[in-house]
Amino acid sequence: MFEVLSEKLSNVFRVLSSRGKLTEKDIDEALRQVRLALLEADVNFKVVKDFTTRVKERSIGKEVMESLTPAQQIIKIVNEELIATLGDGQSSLAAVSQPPSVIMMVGLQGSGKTTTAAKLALHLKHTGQRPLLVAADNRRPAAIEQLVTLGRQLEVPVYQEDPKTASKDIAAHSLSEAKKQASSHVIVDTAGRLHIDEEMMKELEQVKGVLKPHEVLLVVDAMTGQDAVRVAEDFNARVKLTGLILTKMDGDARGGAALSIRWVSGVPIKFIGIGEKVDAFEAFHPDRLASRILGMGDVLTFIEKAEKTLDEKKAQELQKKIKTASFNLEDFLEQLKAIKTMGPIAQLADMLPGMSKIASRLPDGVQEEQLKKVESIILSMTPQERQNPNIIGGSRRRRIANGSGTRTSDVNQLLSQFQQMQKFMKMGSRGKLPRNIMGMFKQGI
Ligand SMILES: Nc1nc2c(ncn2[C@@H]2O[C@H](COP(=O)(O)OP(=O)(O)OP(=O)(O)O)[C@@H](O)[C@H]2O)c(=O)[nH]1
Ligand SMILES: [Mg+2]
Repeated sequence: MFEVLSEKLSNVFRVLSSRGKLTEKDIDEALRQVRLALLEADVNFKVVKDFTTRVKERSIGKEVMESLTPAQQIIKIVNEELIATLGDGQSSLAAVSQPPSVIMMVGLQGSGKTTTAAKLALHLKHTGQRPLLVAADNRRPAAIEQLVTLGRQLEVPVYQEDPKTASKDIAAHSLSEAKKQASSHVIVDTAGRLHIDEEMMKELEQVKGVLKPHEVLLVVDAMTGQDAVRVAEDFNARVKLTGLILTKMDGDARGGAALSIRWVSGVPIKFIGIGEKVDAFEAFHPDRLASRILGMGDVLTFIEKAEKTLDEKKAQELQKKIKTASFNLEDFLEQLKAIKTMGPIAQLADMLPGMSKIASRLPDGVQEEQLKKVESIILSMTPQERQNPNIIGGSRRRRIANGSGTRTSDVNQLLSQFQQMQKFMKMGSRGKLPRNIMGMFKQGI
């Protein structure tokens, strides 16, 4: 699931990242592509419209257009809004003061209720809980058998009765059984229908009335696309859901259901099923799914790192200096330190689209070595020399080389590189400007 969407979005961001400074037109075009990709993934059109409006509003703001890395800022916004669409924070099961916690599973026929009830029981068992499974689906004797078999396999107790018993009675009796067994959770499997009908809803309302569940979880098949979204709305209207479990997320559907269901129904996704096996089950993390869809976990980590290290204010001060060409070796040193605290350059470069080319031009470790050398040379200068490198004549160069354990030729090289850089900056301040040292690397300095 999500492969096609993920690839399309990556392409949009790749183009955006290659641009440098962005105009409103660039952003509009990128968002148009994002909108198309989402619609093709079968995301509900209202969700798409809302999503792109939110991203657009935030993207054309000053902080993006004038930021150090506008494309990355937009990716960050898309990521955040995607998380908001999928549901903020992680939804866990409701905590109860007095066990057992009662969980009612509802859903259409074949959505995966019985399998998921067993998966949830195993999940709880793994966290040291004592769940009790309840076979309240008495429409088919085979349904009871299915749950009993699963329970045996997982070594989780299953409460069952003669299928002639009304499901609301089975539900009531199961609560006393749970008390007896000191169960931590009661997970009640109910009967599904092919379509939502009055009979099923009435039965579910009755069972719910008896159980007074802490959780009413709707199990929906993610492969059914927008139908799943409608089903969630209908169930929520009748039995008031507390959470959703999306099953068959391992399928090759386009993923539209998963991306729309929370926003449209207002009900949080709590778990996902990712296979037929009993352990193919996970708590739902909106942030993880979002970064998987964006295929950009690395870039996001990079942005966070960069934000921490290069604080905006300092960067702006620096830019002013660059503009007035008063950027000196002290500022240069500051930038080097910022880069160093961010980790190995090669690794950082790999994270940034467009920078990997430069990184591949340099053998491993070379950049770090050079950085260290450059840093020790600058550190051997007096503050006066750093602020005004023009005063560094022959004897000062020899002193600096001795002090930093380098050769005079190294000092010469650094000074001439710095001079070139200053020239470049003066040029740049009239036209296109590398915004920071990372930008200079990008442009091949
Ligand atoms: N691939 C995959 N298959 C799943 C998943 N969850 C359930 N299934 C399969 O879906 C089918 C239906 O699952 P059940 O648990 O019997 O569905 P149900 O909702 O209890 O069905 P009824 O009791 O008939 O209403 C089974 O073949 C399951 O193995 C999942 O996450 N991934
Ligand atoms: Mg079933």
